[in-house]
Amino acid sequence: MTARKIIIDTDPGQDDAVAILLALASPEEIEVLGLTAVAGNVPLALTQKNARIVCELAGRPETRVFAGCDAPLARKLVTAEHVHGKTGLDGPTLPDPTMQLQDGHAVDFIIDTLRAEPSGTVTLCPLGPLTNIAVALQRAPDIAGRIQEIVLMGGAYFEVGNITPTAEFNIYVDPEAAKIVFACGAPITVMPLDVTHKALVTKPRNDAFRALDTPVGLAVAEMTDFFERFDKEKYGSDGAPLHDPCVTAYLIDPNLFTGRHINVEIETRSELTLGMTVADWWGVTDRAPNATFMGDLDSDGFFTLLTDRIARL
Ligand SMILES: [Ca+2]
Repeated sequence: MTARKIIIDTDPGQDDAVAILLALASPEEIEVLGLTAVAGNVPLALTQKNARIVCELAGRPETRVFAGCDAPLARKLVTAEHVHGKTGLDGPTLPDPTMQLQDGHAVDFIIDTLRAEPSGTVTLCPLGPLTNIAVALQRAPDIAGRIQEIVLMGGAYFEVGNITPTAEFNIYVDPEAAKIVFACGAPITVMPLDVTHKALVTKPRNDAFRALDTPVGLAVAEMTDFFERFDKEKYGSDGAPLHDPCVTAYLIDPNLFTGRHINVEIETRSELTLGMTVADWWGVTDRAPNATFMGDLDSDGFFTLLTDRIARL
């Protein structure tokens, strides 16, 4: 198979970092055309810097990193330092990046890339709020029909929410952007909390990262050590859920995941359920399916893949 060309739109984030490392470690399946940073877990100044830190950690300083939108379309930015720490990448001590940020705006890079590459050959992988993708679609509606697939982390149905009782963080931060993306007509695959909460880094799984005894393996173990205290306290779970790596793992081995092709709408008006992904899992409406909404994953297979690939870096 030829490697799938992707743009990773990201707000690192420890789990974003692992998703990026997995992609960069998998050149047979994935060609990373560039990373586009967006404000989310932490402000843009940190997410664009963290994206470069992760590229250098992977030994891939030639990767292009662009800065994008610093605030949601219509709302004030909500961040998640309570989960990710002050820098967004708390845990390991990693050096400041020496590689430069690319000139130009992330949104222009997304538009230009989709127009320059053959139609249907570029996949977008949003791992944060959907602001950059929505602005690109608004500014250049012609790109929607050129996108091979949008594989995103966001939303929830059975797990309902994490940042509020009814909304997952990425969708909640910019629900107007999510609404634009889910209505754009491109094929969409969603990794909601229903799946990502099953990608739990238990102690044996984290020990396996540490046992790689490489700078990248140790950094992943230390990021997870930091990240897990939030979920352990909140959910009483055995470890941290690796939300975003579900996206890049899907590109490598889609058979790890199962889901349903259903209609998903985004709530943008309600005070109580703002940012909810209203997923018609049971098919009780006649609204047309617009997304493949994942519901389960083979978590042992996922961690075997992830550990094997991280070992390559
Ligand atoms: Ca993220």
